[in-house]
Amino acid sequence: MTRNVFMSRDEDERDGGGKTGVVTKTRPKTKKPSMYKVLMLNDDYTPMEFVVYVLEGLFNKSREEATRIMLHVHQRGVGICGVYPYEIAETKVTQVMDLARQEQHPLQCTLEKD
Ligand code: TYC
Repeated sequence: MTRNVFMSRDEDERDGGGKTGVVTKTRPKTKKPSMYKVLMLNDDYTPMEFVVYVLEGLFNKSREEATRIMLHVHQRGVGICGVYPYEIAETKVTQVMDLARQEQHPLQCTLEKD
């Protein structure tokens, strides 16, 4: 405890003289990063199994979840692979596009602010 009008100097030194007792939380000035959706687009040529493979391998989806997302994109035209801070989202998009290009599939992937 900080020394107050009721404490002798001895008492103050015995308890360490510091500010014991009340703990207050300070709020450090930090900002949550803006999040970005990674979107997968449908096309007529990319094999369904390739899309599932990408969703499992790059977006850590189970086979079931990957299949669900792939079918959603196939039927609706676009779907969400995941939501990440900008740099991670951008990296995922690049990785999807690189893999698709290597396999010569026209698969497209993009990012959109959440
Ligand atoms: N429409 C593709 C097909 O019929 C499958 C597909 C699904 C392609 C999702 C791209 O993002 C995609 N083979």
